[in-house]
Amino acid sequence: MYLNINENAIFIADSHYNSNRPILKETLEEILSKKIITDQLFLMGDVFDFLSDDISYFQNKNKDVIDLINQISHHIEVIYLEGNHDFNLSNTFHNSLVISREYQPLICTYNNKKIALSHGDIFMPKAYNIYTSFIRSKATGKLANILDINNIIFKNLNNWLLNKDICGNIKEFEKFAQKRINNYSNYDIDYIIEGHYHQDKQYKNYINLPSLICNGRYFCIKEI
Ligand SMILES: [Mn+2]
Repeated sequence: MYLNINENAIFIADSHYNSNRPILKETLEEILSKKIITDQLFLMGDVFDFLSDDISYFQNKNKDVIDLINQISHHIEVIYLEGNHDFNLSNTFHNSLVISREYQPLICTYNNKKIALSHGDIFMPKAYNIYTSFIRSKATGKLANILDINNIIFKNLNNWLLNKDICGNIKEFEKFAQKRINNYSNYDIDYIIEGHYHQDKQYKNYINLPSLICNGRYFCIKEI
């Protein structure tokens, strides 16, 4: 009934892949060549700096890494939780289990414990929900594709993302984590695992994942 997390599962979060940040590609190559041994890979969102089924500019730009993930998904189980930079991906990753924001948190089991997984941008203020539904709508993507003559829109978006500083510490992490925990009070769970905030920290049963870029590592379920 619930998806079970395997003993050797690894979690890659917030690698914000682009031409300035190649570490995702290197890590995936190590998984494919079995230098990193795992039979279950969780991609926790914002794995790409931008990617969507509908935007061909970023499909072309990221083709190598998309192919790598699809190759890996023929050998091991790949679960892709969409983030706020990478969404509408079920056609791109046709052999992975793609979980969109509306189906997060994904409740899994691990050693008789229940674990809630999400990218981390759920339980947000109303304005964010409106904004995120707008950018994720298929119609917006299609319209942007039509308006993007000579890729002017997406080249600018790409340049802005390339130079964006994505790493920072949340000052009062414990307070922040307690708020995140409170959001899950209706769920019968033992642990919460989220990405999005790039903190690589735990408070009580709340784990905020390392960002592959900011913290230079991925997370292994054994760390629980
Ligand atoms: Mn995010």
